[in-house]
Amino acid sequence: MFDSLSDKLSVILEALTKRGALKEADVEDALEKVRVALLDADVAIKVVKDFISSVREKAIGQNILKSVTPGQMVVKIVHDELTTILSGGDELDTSINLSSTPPVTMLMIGLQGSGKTTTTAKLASLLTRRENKKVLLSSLDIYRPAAQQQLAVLAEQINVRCLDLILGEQPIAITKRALQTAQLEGFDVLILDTAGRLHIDDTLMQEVASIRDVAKPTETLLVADAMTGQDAVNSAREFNEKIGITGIALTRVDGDARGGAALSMRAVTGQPIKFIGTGEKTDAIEEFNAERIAGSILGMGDIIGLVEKAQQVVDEEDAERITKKMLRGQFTLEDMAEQLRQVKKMGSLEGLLSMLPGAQKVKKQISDHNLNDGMISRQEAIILSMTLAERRNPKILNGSRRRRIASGSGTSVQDVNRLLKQFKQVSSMMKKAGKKGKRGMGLGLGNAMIPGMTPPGIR
Ligand SMILES: Nc1nc2c(ncn2[C@@H]2O[C@H](COP(=O)(O)OP(=O)(O)OP(=O)(O)O)[C@@H](O)[C@H]2O)c(=O)[nH]1
Ligand SMILES: [Mg+2]
Repeated sequence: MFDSLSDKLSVILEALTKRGALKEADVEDALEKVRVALLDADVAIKVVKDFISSVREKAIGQNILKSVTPGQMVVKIVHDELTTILSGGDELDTSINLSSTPPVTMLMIGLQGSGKTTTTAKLASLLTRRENKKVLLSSLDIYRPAAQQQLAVLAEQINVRCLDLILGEQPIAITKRALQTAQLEGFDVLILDTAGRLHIDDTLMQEVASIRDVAKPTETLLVADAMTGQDAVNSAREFNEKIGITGIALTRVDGDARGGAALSMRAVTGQPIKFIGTGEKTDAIEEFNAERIAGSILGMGDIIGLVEKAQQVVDEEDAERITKKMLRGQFTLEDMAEQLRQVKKMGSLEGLLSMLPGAQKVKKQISDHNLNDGMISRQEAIILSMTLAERRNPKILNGSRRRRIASGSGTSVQDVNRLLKQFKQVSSMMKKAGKKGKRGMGLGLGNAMIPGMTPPGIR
């Protein structure tokens, strides 16, 4: 569904990630393009406005532009904001509430042809097979010829019980009989499929309201067709105001809808999308996952994962402080220990590097230096076994102290000496780089440096 929007956003954002430094104007320019892309995708104007101003505030307001990878940061911000508009920003539970006293009753409502009957069968199938629930279906659509038979046929296909039909019975009477049957025969879930109308009209609303009053449903799901864009969103708002809904099932997500309905639904109606219909078959249904959809719209999972990981562990200010010290030749073993910790917290070096573009060269450097996760832990242990004074001024370390530190850290004197040598190399390299006015780059992750490894461009 999001193909076209996804293509446009990828082009706009990839251009940002390919540039090193970003100016405010670059971000503004990209945001303007994002705005047009969202409007083209038929996203509600208010939603687009809020989205753009939120991204702008986060991208320009914070220190993102000064960070090592501003383009990637912007991608991450856009991703998070997309997730927020899809989910409403809170941790609203999007699964169906199955915890009330059985039979848990679900009322399916919506405009004509939106997919109510199909979705009823899909849900029944999902609940039976995955949740092991005993499900009863009942059609209250006495208006469209063969509507009740349609549900009965689907129910038979998926091996789920459908309430027997009694000719001429009215919707309220059917509802009562369905509830009674469900109670008497120990069904866990009762799903009531209602009749649709071409447009929302009072008669329809009144009938649905009285069915609701009798059925007292745990879930009232509005079934809306994604292909109808903002009309689907408006119908959801109206149904919510007049009937009260607990969630939305968005159908025909497999079609070439532009995505506007999905992206506006939560913000405009205040109700969560709980399911998406992805085809005509009874198994073509998925639970709605805002994060996953945002990810598929942007299609830049690697970048997002990487920024998240780096954000978790690298304190930008710390990194900057350390870089400055390095360049002034004031880099101490304490700083080095801090960097080792950051590298370690990011998970395995291999895993981290495999996410970085162009990391193959660095990987080779690492194996050349025999640098691995175990070694990082040993180096950290060595530094931690020193006194504060020693960390700040390793020159005072004599032979006996080195032996003590080796035994304290479970390493050998050679290991201690090697670390001290590496530290000396790194600091003198940094000093040189500082004089040349270059920034130490390290791995480029918040300036985290891997000691013992020559920073690119400095020889
Ligand atoms: N491609 C696709 N088709 C769907 C989906 N959901 C429903 N349909 C199709 O849409 C058409 C209408 O679906 P129904 O389930 O009969 O819709 P309804 O809301 O019950 O219709 P009325 O009872 O007439 O109001 C059928 O041909 C379904 O196969 C979906 O997620 N994807
Ligand atoms: Mg129907």
